[in-house]
Amino acid sequence: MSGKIKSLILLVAVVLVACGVEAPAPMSVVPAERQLAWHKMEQYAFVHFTINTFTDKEWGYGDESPELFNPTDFDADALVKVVKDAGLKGLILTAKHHDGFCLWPSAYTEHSVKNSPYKGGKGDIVGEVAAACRKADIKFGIYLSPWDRNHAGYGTDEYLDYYRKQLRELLTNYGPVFEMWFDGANGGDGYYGGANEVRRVESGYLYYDWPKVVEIIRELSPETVVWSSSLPDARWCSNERGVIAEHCWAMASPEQLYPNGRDHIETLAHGMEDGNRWAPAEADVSIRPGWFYHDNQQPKTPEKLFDIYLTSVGRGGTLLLNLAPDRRGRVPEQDIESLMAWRKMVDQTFAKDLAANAAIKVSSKRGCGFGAKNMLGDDDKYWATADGVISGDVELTWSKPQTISYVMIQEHIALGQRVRKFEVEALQNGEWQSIASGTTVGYKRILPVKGISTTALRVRFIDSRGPLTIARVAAY
Ligand code: FUL
Repeated sequence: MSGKIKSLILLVAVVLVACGVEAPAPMSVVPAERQLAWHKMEQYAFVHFTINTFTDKEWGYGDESPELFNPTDFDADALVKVVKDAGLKGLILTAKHHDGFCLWPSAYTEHSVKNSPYKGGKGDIVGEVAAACRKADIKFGIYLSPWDRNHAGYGTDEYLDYYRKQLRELLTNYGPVFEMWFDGANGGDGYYGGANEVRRVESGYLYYDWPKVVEIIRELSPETVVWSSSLPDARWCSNERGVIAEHCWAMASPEQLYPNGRDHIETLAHGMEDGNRWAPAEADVSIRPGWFYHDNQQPKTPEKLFDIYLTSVGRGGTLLLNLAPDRRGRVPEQDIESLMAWRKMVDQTFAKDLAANAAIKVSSKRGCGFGAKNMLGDDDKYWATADGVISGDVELTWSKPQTISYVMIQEHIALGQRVRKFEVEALQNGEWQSIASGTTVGYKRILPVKGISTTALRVRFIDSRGPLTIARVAAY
């Protein structure tokens, strides 16, 4: 730490001590550093690309010859450029899907790129994408399907040993990894080394012994957010449409998310106010009807993607938007067009925060260091109420009428998620009128308010689990 920064921190500490105001105590469940960094990414890409791309399937049976994997024009830098230009901050690649084919030359199987025509067997899609991400300052993540329809030992301890070795191999050779994605699809018919049979594993995913898997990740890559159903750092939002529930807590208890080895849809959707773990919702959705590329499918329109942005990032979670490279290994041109138009819509809509030119007033104060102005601008500061004060108003006023289409609210989640109920009002003909309302806020909440014209906006926090800690109120 430089001397300047040290003196600055000291100065802030002295001022806070001098005015005698401490920050509100954190709630009992708060995010870890890796989760806070993950929240701030907001949106990142999924990339589904493997042998299925060449067999025109969504789920490969596991008997496909590696020779089928033959992208004619794969370029990791070009893929990452699309991701970056679309404003996505990371990329999670299907290193291995349910068919068991490995996009990296794993030392533990022959069922991989090393036996494909791609670069004469010398290629390494995982390595190339990881390197391209690093170069472009895009975070890299890995999807490693627990279900493996190729492996002869699937369902026994032999496979678990194989699976953990692969995980170690990936984290050691291709890290840092911002997120590991452990798909829930699990057990069923498959090739299984030629057995061609149905294999079910013990109670959903109990077979995999997730605590062991998580232990390996923490050992090799402590910054990785684990996406799974059993011990999540981040959870499934309960659907693949890109829609996080309006009422959504970032907290949940794994034993309720996943009772008896089965996803509990209600709990996944809403989280739990009294959950014992920070396990926020992630919305995974594909730009196309399928996760993998198929001819004659169309990408979603920019407008549809914009709606998805509002129901994912705008509801306190993250957006994991899937791209499906074609048999060249390229993101189809029409998908790129749609993505870039979407990006433009988001950037233009949220370009100018009208709150920046407003007078801001709050109903009560905690004291110096936690004032109303902290809610203007994008930094780690926040407005806080005094201990015991669990409601309060924020008022923005302008000298001339403003046309407002979206109101954005953020909590300072480093201290936990708190708001239970709020209402947004606009001054209309001298009277306050409700224009939006809700329960939870979390990391970020975006509320469409239909282009209302007004000179004043009021956000009323009606109930909270503790003193309010509001990081931002913005209007667009
Ligand atoms: C599902 C899988 O079965 C799909 O193939 C896809 O990978 C999706 C993201 O998750 O559970």
